Amino acid sequence: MKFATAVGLLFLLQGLIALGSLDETCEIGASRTKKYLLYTVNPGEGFNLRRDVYLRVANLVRKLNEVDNWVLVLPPWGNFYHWKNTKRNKYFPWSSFFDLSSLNRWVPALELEDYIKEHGGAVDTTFILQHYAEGWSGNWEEKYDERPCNEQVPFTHNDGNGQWDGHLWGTQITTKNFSCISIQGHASTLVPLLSKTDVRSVLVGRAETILHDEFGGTWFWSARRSMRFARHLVAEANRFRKEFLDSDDARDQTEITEDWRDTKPKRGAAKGGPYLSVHLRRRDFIYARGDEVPSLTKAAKQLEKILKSYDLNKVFIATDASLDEIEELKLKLNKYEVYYYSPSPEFLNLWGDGGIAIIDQIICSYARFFIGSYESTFSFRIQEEREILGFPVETTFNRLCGKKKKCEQPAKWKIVY
Ligand SMILES: Nc1nc2c(ncn2[C@@H]2O[C@H](COP(=O)(O)OP(=O)(O)O)[C@@H](O)[C@H]2O)c(=O)[nH]1
Ligand SMILES: [Mg+2]
Repeated sequence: MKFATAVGLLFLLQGLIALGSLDETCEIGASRTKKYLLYTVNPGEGFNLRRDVYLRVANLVRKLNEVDNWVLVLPPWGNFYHWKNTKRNKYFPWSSFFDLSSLNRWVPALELEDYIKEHGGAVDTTFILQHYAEGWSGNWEEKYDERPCNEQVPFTHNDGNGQWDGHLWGTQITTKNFSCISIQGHASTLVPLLSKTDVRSVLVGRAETILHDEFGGTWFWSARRSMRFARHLVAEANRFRKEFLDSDDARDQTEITEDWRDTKPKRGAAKGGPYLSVHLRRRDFIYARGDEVPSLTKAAKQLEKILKSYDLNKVFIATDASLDEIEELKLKLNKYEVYYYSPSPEFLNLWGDGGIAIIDQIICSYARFFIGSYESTFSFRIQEEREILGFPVETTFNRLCGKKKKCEQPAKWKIVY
């Protein structure tokens, strides 16, 4: 009897402790009204700079959630200049390319389509970010001010109801309040502006205007590590690695845990598959960065040198080059086995150019040695991925040299935990 009472008391006590901790979590945020942060990026930006803007905005939400309860609404991907094989006005939700449960382990994140199901296209307030029209005026300080809009904005005033109507992501977005904000600063510069408002939903336009709070710091890398690729893309890349490149995680020593927070490989732990990977950026880069982009002959020479010194026989090429150029490069490397990813019509139909880009990036990430293109965000995202996997730095931060005599190698942005 006494024993039963003691056990009963113990359960009661445990129950009280559990209730106590429940109360605590409620106080920290769960019981607070949810707020939603939507954002846009300059329409001219490509896929991989957009991925970087996500990190800035995610860490803004992280900061806001130290005292509040914000959910980040994920703008779907589409209508990009480079996505020539994808229909205009076709938008892909984030789950097409990324693993939502991984993202949610860093900040609460919701697809735009789910936000719209719940709230329609309505947001309370829209701030379109812009630089100061007058520039930096010599001294750099963090600041923001409401100013007239410098450029045309995707919203028009509706005189009928006093609201503003916008057309974004192929859908109608309506906002009660609208203003342009000139800003110079970091993501967290926006914290006072956003926490001051008693609104439930805010759209921050042109979010690329804000800088990272701490580029290369622990929050940067946590947000980056949370951007795991969608499982169907990883599976397809793994199939290709196995079938053509003798590459799999066990042999390559690139196994990772289910939860990204548990994966912290020691530098040099990753060996990578027995192939060289290259990101060879062509098309607009030939015009925009001519002297830094090698001819195919020069590119082939640089690749051959690495193949010899690492005693490799296979090359995987990720490129936006035309098929003719790929064939030309293959010919120049005819002593080696050259591979590139060519999607099936079904794959292309399901995941479009974004899907192919990610397959290319995954395969490049697992190679014994990677060499990228000068100042390409596509190459930078591969370098980050290799940092996450634990490759030695010298096999990651390399670039192809163009005709310029001086060829600076990329900065080594090493991972920190
Ligand atoms: N599949 C594939 N697409 C590429 C490759 N290089 C460039 N692209 C395409 O071109 C776009 C390049 O734009 P962006 O992502 O802004 O990278 P950046 O311009 O190189 O900094 C990518 O998003 C892809 O759509 C590549 O190696 N493979
Ligand atoms: Mg670009």
